[in-house]
Amino acid sequence: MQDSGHGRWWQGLRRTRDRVETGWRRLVGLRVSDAFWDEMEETLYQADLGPATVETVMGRLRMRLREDRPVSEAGLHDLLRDELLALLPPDDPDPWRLPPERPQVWVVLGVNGSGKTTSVGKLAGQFHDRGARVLMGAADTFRAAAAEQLAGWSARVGVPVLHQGPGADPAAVAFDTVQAAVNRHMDLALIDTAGRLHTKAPLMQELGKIVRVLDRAVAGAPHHTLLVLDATMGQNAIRQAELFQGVGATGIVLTKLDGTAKGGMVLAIHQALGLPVRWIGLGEQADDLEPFRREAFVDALLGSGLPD
Ligand SMILES: Nc1nc2c(ncn2[C@@H]2O[C@H](COP(=O)(O)OP(=O)(O)OP(=O)(O)O)[C@@H](O)[C@H]2O)c(=O)[nH]1
Ligand SMILES: [Mg+2]
Repeated sequence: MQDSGHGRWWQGLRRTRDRVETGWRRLVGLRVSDAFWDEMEETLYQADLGPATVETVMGRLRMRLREDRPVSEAGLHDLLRDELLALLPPDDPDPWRLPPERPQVWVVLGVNGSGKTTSVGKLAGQFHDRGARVLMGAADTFRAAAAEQLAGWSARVGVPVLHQGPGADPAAVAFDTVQAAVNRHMDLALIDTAGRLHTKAPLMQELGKIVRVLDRAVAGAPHHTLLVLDATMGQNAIRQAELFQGVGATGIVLTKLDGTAKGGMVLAIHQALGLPVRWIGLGEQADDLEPFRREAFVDALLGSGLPD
């Protein structure tokens, strides 16, 4: 199954698939024995599932495979597909439909360089293309270039951006953005934040303040707090994400899946953080962002070494 309408996933996960393909191939035809389990464990590690998730999958497979029997290609494929899908929460059935409360207020957070600003630009452009009225807010006041970077996205995707001078209070920018979104009857306000701060206040404290202040602008805001993780960091990204748990993220944007062989880390995220991956980044352009779809992901990960 080279491509079942999932071409971008197939392409995005190429490096991860290349890395594990030899492992899958070696497993086919092996009798279920110590050598088989060693190879299986090694292959799952290679895909960067991480220790806890590897252990879960190994446990499930041990329950389902009979010792001493050879495993057919189709049998192994179906089994792995099942078990990997079971690690992922259900997809949002209609990711491009905004929830009814208006304006929707979404805040984007994450460590510096993870892809926050790019993801805000991409989300803004794609929701705009689908007819939503979108406003971006440049609440990263740490880097002077941050507002310019968002202004660049604004010009590229045709979505307005609200910003203030360098050094402005990020919470004030966030608040003003949401008020402007209310006044202009916007559907979606997307707020970019800094990975580092110019003030002495710790980052988490400052992010907590932004989140709290939004509720004063629109009751119930933010409706989503998206934590941006860089897939090239593999398991380290998950460790970094744990720092943000106090802020109360509701979902993950996983960026740079196109540039990594560590795509299997997607499978560890839900188990480690209890948060769904909602969006993935597959490149640097506006349309290089897709809603996460678990079947497309697992099929692209298992690849042609294990055909249907
Ligand atoms: N290949 C690829 N590159 C990406 C993706 N998302 C972001 N990038 C690149 O990653 C780099 C950092 O992205 P930014 O959006 O500036 O990251 P940030 O989190 O806003 O960074 P700070 O504001 O400094 O904290 C840029 O060069 C982006 O083009 C992606 O999905 N794929
Ligand atoms: Mg940024």
